Amino acid sequence: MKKEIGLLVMAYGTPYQKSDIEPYYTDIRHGRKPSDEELEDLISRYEAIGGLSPLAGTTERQAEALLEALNNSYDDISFKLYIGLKHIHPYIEDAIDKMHNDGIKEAVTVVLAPHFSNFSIASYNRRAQEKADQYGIQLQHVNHYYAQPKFIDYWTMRVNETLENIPKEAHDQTVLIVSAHSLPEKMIVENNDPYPFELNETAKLIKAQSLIQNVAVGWQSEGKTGTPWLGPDVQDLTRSLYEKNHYQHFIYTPVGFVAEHLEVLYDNDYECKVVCDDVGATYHRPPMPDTHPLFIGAIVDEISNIFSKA
Ligand code: FEC
Repeated sequence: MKKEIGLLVMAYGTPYQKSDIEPYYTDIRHGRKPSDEELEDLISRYEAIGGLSPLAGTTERQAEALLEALNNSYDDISFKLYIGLKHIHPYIEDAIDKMHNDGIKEAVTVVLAPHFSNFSIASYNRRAQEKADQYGIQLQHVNHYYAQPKFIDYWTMRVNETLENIPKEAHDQTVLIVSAHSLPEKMIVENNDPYPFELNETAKLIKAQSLIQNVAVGWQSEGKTGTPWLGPDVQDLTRSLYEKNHYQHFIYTPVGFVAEHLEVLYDNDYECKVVCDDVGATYHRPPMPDTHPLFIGAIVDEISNIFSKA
């Protein structure tokens, strides 16, 4: 008989319909309602990417792909999938309730974000752990996969593919911007948080393995809190790299995310492109991992550090 293990896939979540935008935004803001102006601003960004984000469907497909890959990798374990979201239903706690109702006693958790921070991945893990403890469900957490060889192979492949579409003689005038979601600087610095180190490592590994010559690390999508966030911001970075080196091609790899969603479709494809257009450089943004087997394989390999394959 195979052992049954819960697979809790956690992700950010996105509004399913327009009327979800306000409660979703309120949840992101820890219960503080956004002003009319803030809400209008967010609605207009969703409108700019087609009305809503494709993230909900992608999260489900990624979770299903991971389930299938895991069940194909183990002869002695049968994984059962649960999806738990941070800012909209089904919430992380709902997923744990379901596990309990199904009689699950042991589970592995993974967040659809590759870099660990006490303020992102750990906050998902804490919520899952707190609820699981109430039921006595044993959890083991995947904390990150920013350096997993298949994850780096995925981005290496995408960078090299993009370079193939740029004339060879322009490769030394091409720069790769590797980025993740910014976080308030104070929280990261005071807590000696590994998040910036992990993003830098991903960038170093992609540079070492791919054909790109020029690489810069940046941060994106920062909130408007009036306090400093991790920088440089990708838009400012684009402008300063252009002013300093006159790069003609900018390739953006927002490796801190794993799907096409608002922060990529708007903050990269619209905002960074505006800066590229303004300085007269060409904007490139290869596809996000989605359900690519290299990406799913990277998580399977990380999980094999917890459950060794038979
Ligand atoms: O496509 C979509 O509908 C949703 C995309 C989405 C992803 C995402 C990932 C991360 N966030 C992280 C941190 C913060 C912090 C704040 C914050 C605010 C927002 C807002 C929206 C939003 N985030 Fe997000 N994030 C996504 C969407 N995020 C919408 C609110 C409006 C705005 O500021 O743009 C600031 C909270 C505050 O005000 O107190 C901090 C981090 C990630 C990557 C890790 C992860 O996926 O969990 C970190 C996807």
